[in-house]
Amino acid sequence: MKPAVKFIHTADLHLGSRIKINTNNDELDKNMLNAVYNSFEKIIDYAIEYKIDFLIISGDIFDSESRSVKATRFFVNQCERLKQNDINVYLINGNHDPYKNEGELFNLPTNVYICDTEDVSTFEVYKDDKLIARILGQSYRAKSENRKMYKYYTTNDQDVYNIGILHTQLDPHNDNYVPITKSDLLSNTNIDYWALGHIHNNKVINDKNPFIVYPGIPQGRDIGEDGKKGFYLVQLKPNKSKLKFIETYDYEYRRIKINLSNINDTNLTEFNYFLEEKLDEFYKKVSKDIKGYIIRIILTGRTKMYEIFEEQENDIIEDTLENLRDKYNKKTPLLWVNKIENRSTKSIENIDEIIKEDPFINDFIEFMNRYKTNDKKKSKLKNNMGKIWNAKVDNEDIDPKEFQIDDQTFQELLSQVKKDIINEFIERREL
Ligand SMILES: [Mn+2]
Repeated sequence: MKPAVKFIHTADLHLGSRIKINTNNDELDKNMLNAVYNSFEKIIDYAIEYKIDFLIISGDIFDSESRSVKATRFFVNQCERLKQNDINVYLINGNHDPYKNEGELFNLPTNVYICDTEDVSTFEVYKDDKLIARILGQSYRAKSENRKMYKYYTTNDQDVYNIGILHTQLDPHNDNYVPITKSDLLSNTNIDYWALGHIHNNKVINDKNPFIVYPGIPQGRDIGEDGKKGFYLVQLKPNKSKLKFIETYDYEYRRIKINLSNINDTNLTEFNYFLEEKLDEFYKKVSKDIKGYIIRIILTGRTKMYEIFEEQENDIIEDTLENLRDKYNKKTPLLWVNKIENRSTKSIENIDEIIKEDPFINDFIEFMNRYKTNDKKKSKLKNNMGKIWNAKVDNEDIDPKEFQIDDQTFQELLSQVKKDIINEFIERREL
């Protein structure tokens, strides 16, 4: 019987990067800078408290290829804490922190093992002089990596759990981040647990042996990394393996959709009051155990407000943002309204009936919905948009072929386009 192992799987620490929000408040700004570091420190605290056997980091330890002195120093110090507790770290380099031939800026403690770039590295893990696991991995040698190295993660011994560390998008059409599929990984029967990195949301792709798991980033840094963030505590035991997601973030990004269709005047006092009511409702429901929530408000619906948005949208948004920040930024946990996105549109009388009775608009809606649900159509559209889209991202690995847009924003854009075109149809009909 294979010996049981207990380890932490994390990835995409992106040390050296920070949460970006618009603020002039120094203390808040400092908290935003520290959050990414805090999240890694929490992982180390947990590792020591729960006496794990080892720590796995599946790439992108550092945010930048050139490394940051502060980030490297911090990483070294945290690994040193693990060393004092006899816990080893096994890691690969990803697209953000490809392998440095000349070594890291500081010497890493001797409990840190980095996988090689040219071949698969295999490390044996011992506990009380007994072999308890084997760890296989290969690092990126550059910012993009098209080798399908998963094939070479082989071992002729299945007496212990074999864990494969790999940084991949799991997209066979993307040559930049190890172009492979889930079935590819399943086809390699040497590996019991695929410890993946690269995708910043936590996802369990296969929940039984061989496990395929993305832990996600430990602290979200922008709205594309919204929701709860953390790492996996993994226990592999014959017939009793289990995964536990543990949260590590200080700040959580959230989208709040607010439908304005019941607002039937153009009074800004009413408008602000309405938004405050919605924010209060949100705040009442959320956990108070973290430092704060960074909010994007998305205004939706067909509304009378459109009449003043049409002329003064920017002024209204700016004033509302300021008002909401004043009202909520003293709370603990913090509620920070980082952005208001206006996706509402004009109200048209009897719109539902008009749409229902117009076969042309109905066809159009059906056509647009195909882009929402059909993955092939979706990725084709994103790729085409990518060629003309000059994405603003903090990453170094901007690839013009890749449209840097998260799915939710994509869906929001689509539905706004749909509404605008329907408005246009209806107006022209009336002429
Ligand atoms: Mn990453």
